[in-house]
Amino acid sequence: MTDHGDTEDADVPSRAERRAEAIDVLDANRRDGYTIPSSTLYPFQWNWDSAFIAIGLAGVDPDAAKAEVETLLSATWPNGMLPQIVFWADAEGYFPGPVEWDAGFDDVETSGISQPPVVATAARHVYEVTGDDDFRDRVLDPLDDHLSWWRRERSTDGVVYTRHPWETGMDDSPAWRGPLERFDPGPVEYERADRKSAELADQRPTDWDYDRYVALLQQGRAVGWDESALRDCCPFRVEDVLTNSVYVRACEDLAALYASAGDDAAAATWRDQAATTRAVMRDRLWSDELGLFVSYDRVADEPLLERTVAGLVPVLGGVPTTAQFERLSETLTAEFFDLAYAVPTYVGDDFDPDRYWRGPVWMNTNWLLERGLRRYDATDAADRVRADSLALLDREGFREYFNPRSGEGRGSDDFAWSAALYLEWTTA
Ligand code: 2M8
Repeated sequence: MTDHGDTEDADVPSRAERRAEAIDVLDANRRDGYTIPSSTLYPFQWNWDSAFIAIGLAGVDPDAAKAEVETLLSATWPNGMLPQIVFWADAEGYFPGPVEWDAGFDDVETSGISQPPVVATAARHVYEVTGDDDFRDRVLDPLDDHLSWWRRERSTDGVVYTRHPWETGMDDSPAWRGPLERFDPGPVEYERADRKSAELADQRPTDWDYDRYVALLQQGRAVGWDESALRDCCPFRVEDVLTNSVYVRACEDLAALYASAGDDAAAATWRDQAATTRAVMRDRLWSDELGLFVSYDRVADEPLLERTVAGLVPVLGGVPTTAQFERLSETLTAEFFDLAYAVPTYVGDDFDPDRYWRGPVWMNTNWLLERGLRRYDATDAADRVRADSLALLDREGFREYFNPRSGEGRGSDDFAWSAALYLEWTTA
């Protein structure tokens, strides 16, 4: 275990005090049935943020946890797409907003892309903590619709693809550079709202990245977010290893919910889907060269050989074979455990300890990885991830991400999933 010296600092609040602060952050960010990630940077409901928030809330405010999941699921499009952002109420200070996206259904305004389906894992967690059968029965259909959408609209052989970097959640991951370089965004005019300070300007994605994010958005809007049209023309189609890891786990979690409701046939269907996706991932998304799972570019038909934390997360879905897990453990120790704080989101040549998803430690990827490592009985490694996460949160508070060398907090203050996962990690 790394000694960070954090516990010797007299200014660090006690765990009970930090827990109380975490609850205050979530209360302050709570809106009508959902919680925004950050009042300064992200003032709407976000898809996988709400899932992590529900996981943290389950042990302290079960009603709020159930509402978080159900409010999100109520934004599922008629075709089963669960959007990345839901614009339930007006708010200033975010780009792109509802006008730019021009997406949704009935009166529900949303973005036109999705995010990794952690919601199924959250729903199962909330159900297991609360034992509320009515909640379970209410979420089965929307979860089934959503996971079926991934299977129907976004996969051919079981592995799903994403069609926007924002859809992966790891927006400016260096893994997306290759696919983004391969298309010309043309002239795009827009005004960013995210660089709210000089410090943030150095940490957020670059203009080069934003030009491409906006061009992809405009293309989706131009075809009315028609999935079948985008399947042919979207220049960014990537089988993101993180999304697929979360998807396998989501299929297993939905199967568990069906089994508990007595629907064995549906449970078997989703267990089979998990097995199918797992098998293709072991084959196509494994890099022997890196000793790591990687994402796959469907447009260029080639693997994206980058060392990101996403490549470790398949443990969450029981994907690695025994031999793959041995290699993966070596990679984890040699490449991802050698800075002061685990786990940097990226360790390749373009590592930047302060820039967004290009190096900093994030709590949600740590939590997914820790859960997966426990599944493989890798207790020491899982304990290291948890201990480093708590050391950062204890020392810095609920920042959005953290420099893995110095431990300094970066990005937003009062960031909801950091607070929520602190609660989950410290629930007895
Ligand atoms: C970040 O992404 C949004 C776009 O979705 C942005 O930068 O504007 C990412 O960290 C993403 O994973 C997260 O869900 C979102 C809200 O916290 O912020």
